[in-house]
Amino acid sequence: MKKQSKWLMLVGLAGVLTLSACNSGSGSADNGNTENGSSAESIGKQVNHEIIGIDPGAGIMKATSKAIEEYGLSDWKLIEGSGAAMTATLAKDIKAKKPVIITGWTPHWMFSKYDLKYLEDPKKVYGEAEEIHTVARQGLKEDEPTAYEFLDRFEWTSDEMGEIMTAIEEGAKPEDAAKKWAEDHPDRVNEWIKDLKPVSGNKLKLSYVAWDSEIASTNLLQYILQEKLGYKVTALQVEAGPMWTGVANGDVDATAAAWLPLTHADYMDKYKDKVDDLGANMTGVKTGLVVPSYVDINSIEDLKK
Ligand code: PBE
Repeated sequence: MKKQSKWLMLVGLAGVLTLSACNSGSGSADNGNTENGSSAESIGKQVNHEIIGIDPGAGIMKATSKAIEEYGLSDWKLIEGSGAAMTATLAKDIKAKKPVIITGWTPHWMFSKYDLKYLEDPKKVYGEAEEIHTVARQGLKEDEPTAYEFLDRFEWTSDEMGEIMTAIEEGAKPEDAAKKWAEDHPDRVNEWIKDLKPVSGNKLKLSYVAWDSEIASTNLLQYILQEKLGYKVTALQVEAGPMWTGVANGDVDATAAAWLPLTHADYMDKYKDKVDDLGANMTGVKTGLVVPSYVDINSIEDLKK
């Protein structure tokens, strides 16, 4: 008993000392940088000024570098990795109840698995009203009208994609999850393939990046093209740059992973005269900086503190 209360006193004293040290620090060194008055460490210190990114070719990486510039976050670093490495870090930090900041996007299974929030982006660095487009090589329309018409019709919702993503996250193989979704939603599949004339074994190449959203969509397209329309499909998993280059130079027939108008604006600007944009296969998608809901900030501007 006695020992414990002594300890409490010491801890209390340390708290007071830390608090006063903080206060004197902010009074002298900060010029105009308002302190929020709490004794807690800034979010920057808590996460080592690191934003957990994904593969360097992703549009969200470019947008995040821009956010670092536009919001004046010069002491922050954007960590390169992959979608899988990012979700692994997220899982680990959530388990330890630690703060973490990631580059995130919707649709993604992480929003149904965890309680997460987007940081507000008052400068709109991550854009507004983003869509996922299907983009084909020039000439596909004439060469493979069946595949072209199907790809052109293909449009679905984030909830539908979420069903495949969640099944994969829970351990299903991507091709099995896609097959099951197609079997469970014959009406949807039939809308997309109605009256199309199947081919017999024509080859078709799709490109995509190993982002969870694109793994889901590409596996579904591959399944339908193969099982319902008679194609032999190769789905090339590449980086974002080669994904676009392949379609632009005709090595690849199509990709369903073009995030526009902002996320892949650079690629689109570069290749717009060489590709055939079939329009949105999903609307209302989003990218940004994401934190677990227990992290006590709401806006990208709060990262400055
Ligand atoms: N993403 C998912 C991609 C597009 C799809 C948001 C990570 C990107 O940033 O390029």
